[in-house]
Amino acid sequence: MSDSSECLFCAIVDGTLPAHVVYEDDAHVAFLDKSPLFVGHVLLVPRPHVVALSDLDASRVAPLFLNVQKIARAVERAMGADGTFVAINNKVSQSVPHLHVHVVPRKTKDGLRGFFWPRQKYASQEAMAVTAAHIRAAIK
Ligand code: DGP
Repeated sequence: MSDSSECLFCAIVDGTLPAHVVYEDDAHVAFLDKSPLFVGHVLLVPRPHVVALSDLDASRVAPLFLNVQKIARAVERAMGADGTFVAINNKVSQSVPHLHVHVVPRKTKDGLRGFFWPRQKYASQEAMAVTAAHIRAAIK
């Protein structure tokens, strides 16, 4: 786990780094991303410094995602959006090492689809079955 004393999002949680806070409770803060994919892009963070989703105490997972639901509804309503994109960069591509959930307003044909996530195909149904078996085994 990284050092919380140098964490940007801990500084926002502490109030020592200014941010446009849209929601807070005793365990979370949500604020505008300073470099939004679209205007109204919100980041939701748990107050305790954890880097990745797997570092979050199990008791905090449901409250976090209840807030994701609340913020996604609010962002959709406030921005007149058709929906939202909800995402976590979980270690890879994570530029701020404090767990954060992106809630991004989406409109139909807003251009996000296409530059993001080029899709692949499995080589075969068998290759797909082998991959599923690996993940099933890791869950056990
Ligand atoms: P990610 O790449 O998933 O780690 O997203 C980190 C996001 O954090 C990125 O979209 C930009 C945003 N961000 C980085 N530094 C700051 C900051 O100091 N204030 C705010 N409001 N957002 C920040």
